[in-house]
Amino acid sequence: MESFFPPELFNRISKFIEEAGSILLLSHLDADGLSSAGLISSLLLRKNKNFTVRILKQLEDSKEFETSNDLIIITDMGSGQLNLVREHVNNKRFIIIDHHQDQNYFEHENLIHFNPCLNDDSYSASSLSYLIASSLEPSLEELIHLGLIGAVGDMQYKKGFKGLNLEILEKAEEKKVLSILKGLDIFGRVSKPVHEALAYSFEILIPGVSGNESSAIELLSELNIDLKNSEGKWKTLATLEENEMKKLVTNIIMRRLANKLDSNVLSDIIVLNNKQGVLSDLKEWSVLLNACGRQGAYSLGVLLCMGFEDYSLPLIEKVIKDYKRLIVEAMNLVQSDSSVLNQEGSVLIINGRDKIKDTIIGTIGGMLLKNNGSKAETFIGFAERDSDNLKVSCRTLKDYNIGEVLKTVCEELECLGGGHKFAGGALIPKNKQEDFLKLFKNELEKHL
Ligand SMILES: [Mn+2]
Repeated sequence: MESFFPPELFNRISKFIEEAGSILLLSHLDADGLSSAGLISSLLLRKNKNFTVRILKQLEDSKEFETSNDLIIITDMGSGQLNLVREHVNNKRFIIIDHHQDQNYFEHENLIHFNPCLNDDSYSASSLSYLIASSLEPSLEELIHLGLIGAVGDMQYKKGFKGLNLEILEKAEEKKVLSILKGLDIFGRVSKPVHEALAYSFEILIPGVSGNESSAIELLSELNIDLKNSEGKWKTLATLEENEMKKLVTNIIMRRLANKLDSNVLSDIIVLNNKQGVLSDLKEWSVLLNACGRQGAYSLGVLLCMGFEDYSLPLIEKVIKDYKRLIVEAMNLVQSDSSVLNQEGSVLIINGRDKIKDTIIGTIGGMLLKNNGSKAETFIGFAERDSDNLKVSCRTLKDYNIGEVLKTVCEELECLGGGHKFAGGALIPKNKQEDFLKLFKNELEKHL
């Protein structure tokens, strides 16, 4: 796999790490960022390095670099903030491991910019981090599943794995670390009773059932599916009999078709053969990590990825509960309040103001896009970050690069933002919301 990149690059990274006295690792709060942080932290731990980890919503200020650390490693961020790095690069070394569009590119003897900049979805920060961790410390090949989380979390996976992501997947299959099967991709597939998983499934909207546990129980009884098995244990989606699963899937498809939703409900499930329970499903990992990130429980996410599962998992269960409740509330709000959700042509607009948390607005948009009968293809959402600023979040199902669209708009308005092919974001002053939306729509037109 290293053949993707010149070996000198790995030697240089190794040298930077070896020569560092103390290291600051900065990473992004989403699933890709946390798994990257987990991989690089594991590497630094094995190398006996002195290091600190900080997880950020966004890298927006070079103050983050004003520390005594002589090496700063940045994962899942940094390429879009090279101007900030430039301010400090004479005094300390930087390694940037990222897959976002680069801005203000420059070269320097103190900077390693590890981002192939191929402008596509064939690698993530976590796949690049895995490549580095396993090349510099072969025993870390056991963390190969973490290398794929970025692809899942950053929606690179929806059209199948490609490029480096695919190479890692094939290697993991070959090592029998994982296998792929078809099923209902709903959070709680292995860890929750069927009725709970169905009721809280916003990944696949089930009309008449989503958001309502008793309706889910009713549905199962209509289909003659017992809630418990013969030993009195709750059945899960993963343990349903084949004929039960068939009945359930058929019913879900009928309900969706009656509501003009697509019938495409089965997708690939990535099963980790060496893990138990919730950790045996790679997509559940990405939901767990996202919840940790969105709820500010960063260290739990990083510790989970570093292998401290017994400690972190019970605490993450609580985080997930709160996170799910937030999602349910926000979904109810967008579906009932027309001042929040608006559709113009193929663009869904959420004006979340202070009603939807800036950390989940992107997730809400993604779920709406995935489950819309109204044929929206792109989502843009605004939510309050603080008293002066709004977080902008974007997702698209179309085949153009939304990160570039955002980058253009942001350059015009002189604010911070960008992203990658299917998702992106920005931070803007509140009084620029209208201008932003107008420019965004104009820019989008050019790609339609
Ligand atoms: Mn990422």
